[in-house]
Amino acid sequence: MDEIKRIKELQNLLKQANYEYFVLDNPTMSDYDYDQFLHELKQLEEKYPEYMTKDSPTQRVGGVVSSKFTKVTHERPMLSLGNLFSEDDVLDFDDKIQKSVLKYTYTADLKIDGLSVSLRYRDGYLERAATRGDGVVGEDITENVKTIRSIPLKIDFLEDLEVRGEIFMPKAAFEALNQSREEQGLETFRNPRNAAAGTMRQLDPKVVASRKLDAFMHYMIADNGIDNHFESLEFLRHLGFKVNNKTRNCKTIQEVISYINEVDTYRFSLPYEIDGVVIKVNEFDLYNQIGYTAKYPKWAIAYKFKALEVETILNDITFQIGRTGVVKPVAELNPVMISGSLVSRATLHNEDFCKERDIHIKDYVVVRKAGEIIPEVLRTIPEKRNGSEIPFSMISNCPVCGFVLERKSGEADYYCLNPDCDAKHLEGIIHFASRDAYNIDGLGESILTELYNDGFVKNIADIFCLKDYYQELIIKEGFGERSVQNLLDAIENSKRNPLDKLIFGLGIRHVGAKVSKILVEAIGDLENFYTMTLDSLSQIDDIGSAIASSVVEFFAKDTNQELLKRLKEYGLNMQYQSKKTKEETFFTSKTVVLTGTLIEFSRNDAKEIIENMGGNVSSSVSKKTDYILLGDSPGSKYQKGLELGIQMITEEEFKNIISR
Ligand code: 1X8
Repeated sequence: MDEIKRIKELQNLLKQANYEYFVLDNPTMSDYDYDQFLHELKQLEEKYPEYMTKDSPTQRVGGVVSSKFTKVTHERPMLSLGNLFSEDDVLDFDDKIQKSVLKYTYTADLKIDGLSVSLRYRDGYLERAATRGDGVVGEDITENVKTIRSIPLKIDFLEDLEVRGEIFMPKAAFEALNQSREEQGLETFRNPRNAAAGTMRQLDPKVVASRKLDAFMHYMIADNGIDNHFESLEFLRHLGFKVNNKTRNCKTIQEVISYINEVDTYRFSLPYEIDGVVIKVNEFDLYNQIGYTAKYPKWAIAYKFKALEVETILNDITFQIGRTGVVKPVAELNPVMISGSLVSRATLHNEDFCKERDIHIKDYVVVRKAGEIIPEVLRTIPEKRNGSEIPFSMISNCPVCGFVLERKSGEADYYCLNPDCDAKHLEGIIHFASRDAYNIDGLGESILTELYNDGFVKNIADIFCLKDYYQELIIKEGFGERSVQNLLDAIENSKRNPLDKLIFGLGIRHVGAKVSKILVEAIGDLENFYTMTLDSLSQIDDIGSAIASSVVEFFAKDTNQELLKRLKEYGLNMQYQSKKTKEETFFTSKTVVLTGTLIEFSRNDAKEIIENMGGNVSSSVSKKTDYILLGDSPGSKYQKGLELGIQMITEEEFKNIISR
C-alpha cells in the first residue's frame, strides 16, 4: 500500500481510538494494537517527515525536555470561585442572584479536584496551554498537556478559542503510580491532586506521558453566538473535548440542592476525586449585571462537601515493614466510623510527617478518610492534652528482626536492610498471593500471617505444599474441612496462571504488573530469563537500566533459583502463552458490545477479559454483533440489540462464562 496514504490512515485510526478511549470512555482498540500502530506511524513519519502533522498522535509521546516553564499572561484572568458549605449558604447565594436579575437558570457540575488549565486554540490547533498561576500570570505547560490524550490537538473550529478545564489523575492511575513508586523505593504522592500537580511540574514531557492524566473541560471563551453555559458545554463536547456527563441544567435552586444531594451519594464511587459542586448562572447576558467581586464572579460559586474528618484518640503508634523493607509508622486508633466504614488504623506516612505535626501517643487526633482508600491522621488537638502524652519518636531498629534501620539521605523513609527479615518475607508472600499477582482466593494477609507464624508457609513455594498438611490444617481454629479444601482448590487452580503473574508475584525490585507483562512478552518462557543480560534486557522497549539490573540480579541468586526450581516441580505454569496460541473459548472470534454499568467489573476489565479470551469488543451494535454484555441501566445499544435479535449476556452469566 502507498506509504503516504498509510500515514494519513494511521493518524486517523489512532486519533479515533484516542477519542473513543479517553473522551468517550469506550475503548475500541487494545493497548497492544495502539502501540503497534503508533510504532508503525512513527517509523513512516520519520521516513516522510513532510507528512508529520502538528496534530499527529505521535506528537503525544512527549517532546523535548525543558529547563523551566515560561511565564504567560492570561488574556482574561482565570478567576477562582467563592466557597459555600451548607444548604443555607446555597439558598443565600440564590437570594442575592434573585435580587439582581429576573429570569435565570443554573448549571450545576462536579467540581473536579485537580489543577486548572487554560487551552488556547488558533486556526484549529492547540497553540498553548497554561496553568492558572495567580490567575493573571501562569506557566506555559503546552508540551506536557499535549501528552494528555483526551485533549484534542486539533479541532474543527477556526476562530480564536480559549477552553478552560481541570487536569486530574484518575484514582486507579494514582494507586498504580504510588504502588510502582513504592516498589522503586520512591516517595509516594499523598493524593491524586498532588500526583497530578507533581506530574505537571515535570520538565520531561515523556514522564508526563507515562502518568495517565486526564482532563475535563468546563468553560469556553469564543465568539460563536452561544448565549448560555449549558449549551457551551454541548459545543465543547461536539468539538471533541471531554466534558463531564453529570452536568445538569437546573431551573430552580431546589433542583441544584437535589443535584448536590445526589452527587453526595455517589461521589466516592466516581473514578476520579471531586471536592464539591460548581453552581453557575446559565445565561451569559446576565453575568455583567450580576457582576464580580475583586476575586470572584458573583454568578458562580463552589459548594464544598464537608471533608470527612473525625476526631478520635491515637492509642499507639506501631511500625509496619513493607516488602521492600520500608518502615511506615501507623496510628492505632480508637475505632471510629468514617463515611460508612470503621477505621481503626491510619497511616502516619513517615518521621517528618509526625514531627511536623507534633504527633503524640494518646493525643486526640483528627482523622480523614479521603476519596482514596487509605485513612490518614491530619492533625492533633494539643488543647486536649493532659500531660500524659508521649511525643512520637522514630524507632532505630526493625521491630521484627532488630536490624538497625537506615534512612538514605534525601529520602523520607527508613528501611530495614536485613535480607532475612521475617516481616519482609511475610510481606513478600502476601504480595505473591494478592489479587493483582497470583490471585489465590482465600489466601489473604491474616491467614498467611498465621500460616507463616505456625511454620506452614515460610516462602512462596511452601504455599504449594500446603496440601501435604491437610490433616494439620483442618484442626486449626477457624479453618475446618470445607475452607481448607476451598483453599487447596484455589491454590491448585492458580498454577495455570499466565507467566507474567508469576513474574510479578516474585516481587523483583522495579518489576510491577505492567513491566512483568512487557518482560514476558519479550522474553518468553521462564527458562529464557536466566539467559538475559543487562544488554539484552535493555534492548526491550520500556525496560531501563534499573529494571534490567534488578532482573539480572534476581535470577543470578542461588536462593531464587532454588525457589523457582521448586515452583516448577510443583507444576506452576512457566511457559509464555502468547495470545494467538490460546485454546478456543466462548468468546473466540466473537464480537461483543458492552452497555450499562457492570457491578463487579470496570469496562476496561471486562474488555480485557473478553479480549484475552479471543473476542473483540466493539462500541456499536450491528448485525455483526454476537453478544451484548448487559450492565445496569443499559442504554440505546440494548434497544438496538433487541431489534436485531442479538443474544444478551447478563453480568451473572458473564461471570459463569469466564470461570468455566
Ligand atoms: C473550577 C472548577 C470548575 C468546574 C469543575 N472543577 C473545577 N475545579 C466546573 O465548572 N465544572 S469551575 C472552576 C473555576 O472557575 N475556578
